[in-house]
Amino acid sequence: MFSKILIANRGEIACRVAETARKLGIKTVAVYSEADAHAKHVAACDEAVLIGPAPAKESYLLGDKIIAVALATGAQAIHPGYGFLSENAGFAEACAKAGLVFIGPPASAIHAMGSKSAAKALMEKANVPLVPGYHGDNQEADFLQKEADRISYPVLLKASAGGGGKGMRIVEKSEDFKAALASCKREAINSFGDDKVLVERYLTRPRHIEIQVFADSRGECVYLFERDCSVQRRHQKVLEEAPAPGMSEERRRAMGDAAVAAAKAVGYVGAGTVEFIADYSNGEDGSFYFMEMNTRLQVEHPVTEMITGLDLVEWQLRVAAGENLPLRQEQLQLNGHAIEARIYAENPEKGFLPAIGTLRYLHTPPAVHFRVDSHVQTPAAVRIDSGVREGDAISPFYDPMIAKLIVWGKDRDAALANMAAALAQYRIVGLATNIGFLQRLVAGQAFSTADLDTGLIERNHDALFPTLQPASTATLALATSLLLAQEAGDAGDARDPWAQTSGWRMNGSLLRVLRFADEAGDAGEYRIGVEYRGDQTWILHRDGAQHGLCFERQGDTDLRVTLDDNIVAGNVVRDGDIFHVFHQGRHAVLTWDDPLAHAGHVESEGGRLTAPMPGKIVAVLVEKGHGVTKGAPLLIMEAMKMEHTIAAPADGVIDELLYAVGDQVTEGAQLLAFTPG
Ligand code: MV4
Repeated sequence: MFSKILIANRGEIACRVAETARKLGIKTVAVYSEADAHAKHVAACDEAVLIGPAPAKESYLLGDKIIAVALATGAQAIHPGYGFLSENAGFAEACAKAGLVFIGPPASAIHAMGSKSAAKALMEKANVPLVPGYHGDNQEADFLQKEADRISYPVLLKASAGGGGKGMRIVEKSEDFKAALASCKREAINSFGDDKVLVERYLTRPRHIEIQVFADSRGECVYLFERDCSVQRRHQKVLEEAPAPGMSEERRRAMGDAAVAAAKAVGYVGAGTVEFIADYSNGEDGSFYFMEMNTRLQVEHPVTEMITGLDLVEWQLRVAAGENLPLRQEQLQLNGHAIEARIYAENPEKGFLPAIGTLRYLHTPPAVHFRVDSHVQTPAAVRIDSGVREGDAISPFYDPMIAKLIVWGKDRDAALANMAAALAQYRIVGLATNIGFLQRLVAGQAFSTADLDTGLIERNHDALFPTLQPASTATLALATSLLLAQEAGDAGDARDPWAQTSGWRMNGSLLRVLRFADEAGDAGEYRIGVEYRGDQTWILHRDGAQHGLCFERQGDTDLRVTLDDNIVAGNVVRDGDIFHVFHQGRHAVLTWDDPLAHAGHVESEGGRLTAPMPGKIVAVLVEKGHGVTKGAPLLIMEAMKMEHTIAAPADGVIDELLYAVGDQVTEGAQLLAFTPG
């Protein structure tokens, strides 16, 4: 086994590889870009080397530089993760030339699977089922059209050099063929520098089912069952699961055997994934066809780990070090059901626009880690693979994935319930995320009944993007409670906030109005009235109804609110005037319209603070001699049935209080003496 490896990647996959290396006693070398100096993957490795500026082309894609770092640090092998250099045959070759082990398949296998037409020709020879089509060298338009007519429409044109959905055209009828062919070839030459295309029958409602394979250098090869990755959006997977719902033992074996045949046909070594589409349209029974082979460890490998109890990175390291596969096919067992959700910094309501920013607050559901028991691990109920921590940035330079949330259950329903529960416990502030979208997706009719195909998200658009509901009174009570608790805490002794702020006690008839705007804007503004009743109890008014309210802060964000006779537990994260309320698995974003922000109400000149209009003092929040910070509320007066908060115009000290609660003041009256500084 290696004693030191270099991990040529970043984010969660670099952390994932480092974790297994540590478990096996292998030292790790991280590489990082200038944007990643403080990244989690750098901290996860034993040493780290800066390789260039943030853009991947100037850092993580610099194969030669990374090889030089491996040699300089004494690493014996390079793990490429996924993306970046993972499916680059030239890089695999360069590693070998430098005397380094590329932890992945031989360059020849990467190359063989790199061309769709060449791969299909090889698969045909190996008796791997192919979609009816043409993948030969004849690229004449008339000939290809005849082939399409023979296959029958609709057909799909695919760039031979393409992948992951790029360079594809659906053609509905013969008359449209030539124009689609020309357009497909244009895109292919521009994107891949090769205009070769192939023609296939287009399956209208396919499922994406892929088989995890593993081969060693003796030529042994096994399959680690399947994953269903049908739930995707624009060729980006969103949910993945294992096993595939409805898969019979017989079909599993047939697909597994086909995948092993595919791997053997290209002399595969290491971890690979053979992608199939399965046809369940118009009463089809799930016939499956080879699509492509991904010659790397995939993002969604954890669902396979969960159902097999195996560590696939460990297998990769063992095989790369020349060991045999740890288990034979008969020894592999499929256990329970696993689902993975990809949590992204993106805005589903705005066309899934990636969100850039800082994870200001991050709370994850409790994860239960692997229990390693020789080769077999007890599957945990919840696993989170992530490359970021609270305080880290999601930058425009890399994939905006925040984490992979992977759950396990004894069957699909149990896994689904775990997923729903785990998503409901996730709390992220600072960036838009797809968590709400994932919750609706997981709970939706189509996914929960396993009515899967690659069009699931589009077909269920209306259910996945419901119109916004107004915030519940419980949600508003949580935001209000945090605000009141913080004001009390700011004004006096934190242990017993009420004791110190006698001036806070309000005239029973006075209603303080708090305005919250809903993030969504069109959900409008909420006006919440609060009235202090003494003894730490309040009356909360909303839309003419009154509710008894008392609250208890149990931690920074944890609140327990009694609203009438109901106890409401939730979390509120305050970011300036924005209150993020997490309650019953929902995340509401409420913007408080802070009256202090309207500086017009506060007048101060040379340390004098004066009443903006005639009125009555209803609260005195400070004492003589107190130091205050700029913006701290000092006095509250009531005038014209509204409250006006008098705030500190700067940091300073209260020299003298000139009025007490209940006093009437005239416009322009000096309320207190204040020395800034
Ligand atoms: C297809 C297909 C239907 N019929 N081929 C998309 C990416 C590439 N891996 C293969 N893809 C497809 N090939 C035929 N003959 C539908 C897709 C497809 C798809 C496949 C897997 C996962 C998601 C997909 C989304 C749209 C289309």
